[in-house]
Amino acid sequence: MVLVYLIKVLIILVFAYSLFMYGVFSQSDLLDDQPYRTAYHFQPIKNWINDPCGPMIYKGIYHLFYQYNPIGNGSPNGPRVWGHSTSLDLINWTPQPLTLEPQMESNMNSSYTGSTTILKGYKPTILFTGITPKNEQVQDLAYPKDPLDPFLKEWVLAPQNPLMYPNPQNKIDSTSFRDPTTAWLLPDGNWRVIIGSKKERKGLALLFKSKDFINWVQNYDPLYSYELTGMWECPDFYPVFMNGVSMGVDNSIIGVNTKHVLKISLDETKHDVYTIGTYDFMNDGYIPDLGFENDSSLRYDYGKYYASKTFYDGVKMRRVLLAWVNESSSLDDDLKKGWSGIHAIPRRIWLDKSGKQLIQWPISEVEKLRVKPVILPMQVLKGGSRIEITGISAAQADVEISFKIKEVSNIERFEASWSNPQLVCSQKGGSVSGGVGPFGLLTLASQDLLEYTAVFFRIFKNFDNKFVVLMCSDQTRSSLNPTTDKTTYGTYVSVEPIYEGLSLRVLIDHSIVESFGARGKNVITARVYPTLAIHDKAHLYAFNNGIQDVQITWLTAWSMNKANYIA
Ligand code: DQQ
Repeated sequence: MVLVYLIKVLIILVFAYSLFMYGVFSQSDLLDDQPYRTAYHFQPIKNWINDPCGPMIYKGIYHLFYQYNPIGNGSPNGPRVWGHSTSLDLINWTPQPLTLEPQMESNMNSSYTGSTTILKGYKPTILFTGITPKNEQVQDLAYPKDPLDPFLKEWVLAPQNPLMYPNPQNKIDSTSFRDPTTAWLLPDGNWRVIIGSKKERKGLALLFKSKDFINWVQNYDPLYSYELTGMWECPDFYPVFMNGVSMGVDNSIIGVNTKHVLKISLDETKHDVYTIGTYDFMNDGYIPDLGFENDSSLRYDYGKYYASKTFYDGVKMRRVLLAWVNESSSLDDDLKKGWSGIHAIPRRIWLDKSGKQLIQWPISEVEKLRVKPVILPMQVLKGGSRIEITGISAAQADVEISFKIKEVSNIERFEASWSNPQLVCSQKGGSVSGGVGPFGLLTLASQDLLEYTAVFFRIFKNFDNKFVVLMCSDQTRSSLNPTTDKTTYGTYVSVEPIYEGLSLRVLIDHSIVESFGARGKNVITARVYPTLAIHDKAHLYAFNNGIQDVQITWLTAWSMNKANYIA
C-alpha cells in the first residue's frame, strides 16, 4: 500500500515538474504568494516599468511596448529599453524580446517613450526618444527587420538617426525634448508629429513635418503651448467623433464631424490633463474650446494615472487608452517585491454627447474574465448601514452598482470655497457622515474593517439649488502599513443625480482599485496595499454613511479569472 502511494506521489511530482519545465505554469503563478501582484492588469515579472509605448494593432495582433529598466529591480534608476508584448485581446499577453536596446550613439544611454505609425504600404515604424551619451534627447526611427513577422520581434534603427534634435536657436534645453506622438498624414503629403517640450516653465507641443518620415522640419510655431505649466511629457493628439458617437477615428482623418483632443502629461504634477478643441490644420494650430487651465483642466483620471497613450484600433473601430499606474508603496517595499509599476486596464475612449468631456470605459474584452456573478435584488440602503456582498473573490473582482436618490431633505449645502474636490474628499472621507452620502463601496476590506478603500459619492446643493456630485476614493484606511502613500482622491461629476441616478463600476485587483463613476464620466485609480484584506480575506460591502436612505437599483459583482499573461 505504502509503495503504491509513494509511486503515485512520484508520478504526480514528475508530471508537475514536466508541466513546469514545458511552461504550462506561467512564471506569474509562481509569484502567487505576493499579495500585491495583480491578476488581470499588465505588469512585468520583475523590475521597473513605466510608460506604455507605441501601442498598435498590426496584422490582427495587438502590440504593446513599454518603458522597462532591465536592471532596476523595483527601482526607476537605470537605463530604459522597450519591453514588448503581444495579444489577441489586450488582456492576455505574450512576451516578446526586449527591443530598442543601445545600438548607436543616438540611443546609447536609453530609449525613452515613443509611438508607432503605420506608413503607406502597411509599414509599421517606431519614433522614439533616444538618449545620447551626453544625455541629450533626440528623436530616432526604428522599423521591423521582418515586416512579414506579425509579432514584429526584431526592430532595427534607421542609420540616419537622430532625425530630430532640439534647435539651439529656439533655446530648447536638450533634456526637454521627448516623447513623439503617433504621426498623422495630411492631404499636403506631409506627416506631422508632436514632441513634448518646455522653454523655461512654458509647456510646448512642438510640431515637426516630413514628406518621407526621415527628413523632419520643425514648424516655426508649436501646435500649442501654455505658460507656467512646466515640461509636457507624452503628448497625445487625436480626433474624436462628435454627438456621442463612440466609434474611434484614425489619426490622419480630419473631418467635419470631429473635434480634436490634446492630452499632456504634466511633469510637475504627474497628472494627465486634456482639452477638447479644433485643429486648424491649414495653419497647424490648435484652439481648445475652453482654453487651458493648467492643472485644474480636465483629467483622464483623478487618481494615479500617468504617461497615457491612445491608439486607433481599426479592427474594432475604437480608440483605446493605455496608461502607467505607479506604485504607492515605499522604494524599500518595491525592492523587496522586485517589481514596480503596472498598466491600467485598457479603456475605450470617446467624446461625450455634450462635447465637453471624454467618456472612458474598460474595453469589453475584460468581461471575458468575469465568473460567478452575484446579483443583489433592488433594495434600500438605509442611512448609516452597510451590507456585505458575499460569494465573490473580493480581492479580484469587477463590481457594478447603481443608486437612485429619492429624498434629499437632509442635503448639505455646498460651499463656494470648495473648488478643489480632492481636498473636500480628504476632509469628508468615507467615514465622515453627511446628509446624502457618502454612499458607495468598501473595497479590499478586512472583516473587522481595520482596512478598506472606500469609493463613494456625496451630494450637495449649491447656492442656485443645483446638485453638486462629489466622487471620492478614500485610501486613508487602505493599509496598516504606515509607509504607503494614502492620499485621498476626488472629482466633481457632471451629472443630474436625481433624474439620471448614479452608477459606479470598480475593477479591484489586489493592489489596484479603478473606479468609473457615472458610466465613465469620471475615473479614479488608486494603488493600495492591504495587510489584512488580502486574497480570500478581502471583503466587499455596499455602504451608506449618510443620514438619507438611498436605493440600490442594480448590483452585480463578478469574481475575475486570472489573465494569462507574462509581461
Ligand atoms: N518617462 C519616459 C520619458 C517620459 C517619462 C522615460 C514619462 O520619455 O517623458 O522613461 O513618464
